[in-house]
Amino acid sequence: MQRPQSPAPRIMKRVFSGVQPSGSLTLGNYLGALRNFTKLQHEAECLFCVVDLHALTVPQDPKELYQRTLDVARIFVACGIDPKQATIFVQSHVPAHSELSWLLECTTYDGELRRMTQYKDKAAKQEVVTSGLLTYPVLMAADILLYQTDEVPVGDDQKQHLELARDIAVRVNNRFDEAIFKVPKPYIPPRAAGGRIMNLQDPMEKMSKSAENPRGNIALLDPPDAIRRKIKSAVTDSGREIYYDEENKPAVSNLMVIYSLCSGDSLEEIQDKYAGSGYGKFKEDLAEVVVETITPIQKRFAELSEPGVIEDILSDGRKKAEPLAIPTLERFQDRLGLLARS
Ligand code: ATP
Ligand code: LTN
Repeated sequence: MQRPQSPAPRIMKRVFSGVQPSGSLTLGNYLGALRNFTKLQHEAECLFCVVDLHALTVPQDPKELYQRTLDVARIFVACGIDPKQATIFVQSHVPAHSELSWLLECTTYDGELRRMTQYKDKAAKQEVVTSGLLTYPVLMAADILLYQTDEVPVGDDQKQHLELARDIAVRVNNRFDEAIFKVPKPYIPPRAAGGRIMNLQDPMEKMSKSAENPRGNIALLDPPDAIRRKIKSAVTDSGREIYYDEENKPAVSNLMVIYSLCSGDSLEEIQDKYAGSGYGKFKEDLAEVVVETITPIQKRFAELSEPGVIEDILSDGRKKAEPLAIPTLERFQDRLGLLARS
């Protein structure tokens, strides 16, 4: 029996990212992550995954989870990810993710997991905390390392999880003195470029699709009037001036970033345009640029609701993803001393 070897070097870099079907996707998900997915698909071999197993780390209604899994995949395509360019698939359809996750759990220390800020935040909000919530970042490391990923486009809330994935990769490679896993690089936009879009009702909290109060979120599937209402009632800072200052003007700075990314205007252009005009006019125009950004996504989303369309895309995606994943899993199993399946 031949020992599984390292994969041949690739010319194109490989990109992997995941989105949880844990709620209705928000403008934060779009500006922080999905928009970059659509750019990267033209310059890299991309895999975009609906990470349904991650969503199970907190309670989910089974019918809703099922529907949202399909909807997240539809949103991927509606936002401009071309299934011919990029591989779109569901995490639970490739069992190698869970298998590698277990193996990596056995090389991760519990202290590393307990100090993750997302774990501490989410655990504080749950009545009961599952061990899946604690080991969540290891499953994320498995997602990434399984594909010998070069780059991972995510929002800045995922920085700590990515550092852990890198630490795990380095630890395994050092132990076996062999490059079993590629050490992935983060691709995280700065705040002013969408890396952390904040909640419209509380600019100290990130916009999150599983937030209890939907008033602070703009969902990509919100009707235009709901978007206008949410932006109108967004909190602002003291004073009437519109300028970018994350520390002293967190609410207005967040609205400016959204405006800038949706319209293509720079932060300076926005500042000049609204000098002396107060928040009212600025918010009215902001609502319109957001509606203009989201409307085409909603139209494409509706077209993708035809039965079978997204299911076929996901089935093709699984067929492309699985063969890429298996060699890495088998090589690691071999190095750990697990008996080969004959
Ligand atoms: P949940 O609230 O269920 O944890 P979430 O809204 O944080 O979900 P994820 O599925 O965890 O969304 O994230 C998908 C991608 O969107 C990740 O790359 C994440 O970093 C990014 N992202 C999420 N929220 C924001 C935000 N407010 N600003 C920028 N990027 C974000
Ligand atoms: N934890 C991520 C979702 C996620 C992910 C991944 C992102 C799961 N696996 C792999 C990038 C690469 C989040 O956004 N909450």
